[in-house]
Amino acid sequence: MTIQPATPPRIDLRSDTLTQPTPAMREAMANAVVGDDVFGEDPTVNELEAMAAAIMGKEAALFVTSGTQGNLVSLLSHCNRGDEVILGDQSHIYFYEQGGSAAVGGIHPRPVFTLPNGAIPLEVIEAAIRPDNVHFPITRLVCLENTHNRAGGTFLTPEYTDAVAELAHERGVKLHIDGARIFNAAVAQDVDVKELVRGADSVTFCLSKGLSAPVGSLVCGSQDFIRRARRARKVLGGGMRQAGILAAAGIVALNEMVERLADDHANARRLAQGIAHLPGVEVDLDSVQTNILIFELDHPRFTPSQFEAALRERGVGILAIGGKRMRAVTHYGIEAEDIEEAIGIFAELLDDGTKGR
Ligand code: TLP
Repeated sequence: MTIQPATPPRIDLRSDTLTQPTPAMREAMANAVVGDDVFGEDPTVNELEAMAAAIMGKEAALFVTSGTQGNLVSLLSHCNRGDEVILGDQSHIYFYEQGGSAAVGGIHPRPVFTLPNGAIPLEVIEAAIRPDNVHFPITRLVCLENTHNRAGGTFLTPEYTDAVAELAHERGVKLHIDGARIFNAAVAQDVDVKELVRGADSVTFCLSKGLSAPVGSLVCGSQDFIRRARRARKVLGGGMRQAGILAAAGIVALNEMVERLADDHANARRLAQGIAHLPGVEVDLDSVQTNILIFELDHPRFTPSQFEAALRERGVGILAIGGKRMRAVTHYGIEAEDIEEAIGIFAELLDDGTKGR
């Protein structure tokens, strides 16, 4: 992903990480009661962690700086050096986190085939679990991603996740869920988020994506797991002192920003439907289940990066993410009118030279 020029586009669909904190978050941050969280004495962080654990149906939770740190802390807490982790070849952990668990923890990644909906077939997981043999690393962990970023925000169901958990546990393997956008998955399926993680030994979720908080993610799991995670966070430099300033926004995010994710999903669908018929655009409408739209562009006048630049000049931000693929993400601050305007700009650029050029 390239670093963009400093001025953000007017209609910024590059990511839901771009959300601004709400007025209620800023107020909560200004008034937060804080303490030194490395001493365990920040009441606002403690409140957020207790809240996150309860929401996920886990014993405990840990506030971390980012989704990347949450995943790394989780992998370091489950695995020893040389252990193997089975994960999707399109997963964020494998694709976008610098191979951090290998670099920092000596953990061996075993990337496996991922279906277009972001699920890993059960038989693929089963086949990848190593038998006890002196030649092999020890399979310690399986990771799933819900919703799945590179699959276009598709969700995993409670039933599928339970089946993976059961298979893993039968074989003595743990399950971690990268649930950066797990609330999008819950809202889209109209299920309690607990049902999506009930079989998991750990889950990371982000406050700073669709939930619009400025910073932070939570790792949730058993008391014992979180005790190890707290040590891992500290060695990674993630002990944050008066972090209640940030946690305060996270509490508002969990209280006020979950249900409205449905608006983002409707906007992503609106955009997908609005551009599906345009020349050069290929969209699988069934894959647009939450707030991420991935489509392919094959157009005589634009490569995906040229199209990214042309949209940008007209005030719309989306990303070329490799090959013909392009990504747009809807979020708080993007209204239905913005989507209509963006569709109009797409049409002006892509239509056959007759419209608006
Ligand atoms: N995703 C970002 C980029 O890194 C690609 C984005 O714009 O979508 N898990 C998943 C599934 C994610 O999508 C992300 C961020 C993370 C983890 C990492 O979260 P952060 O950015 O907080 O480290």
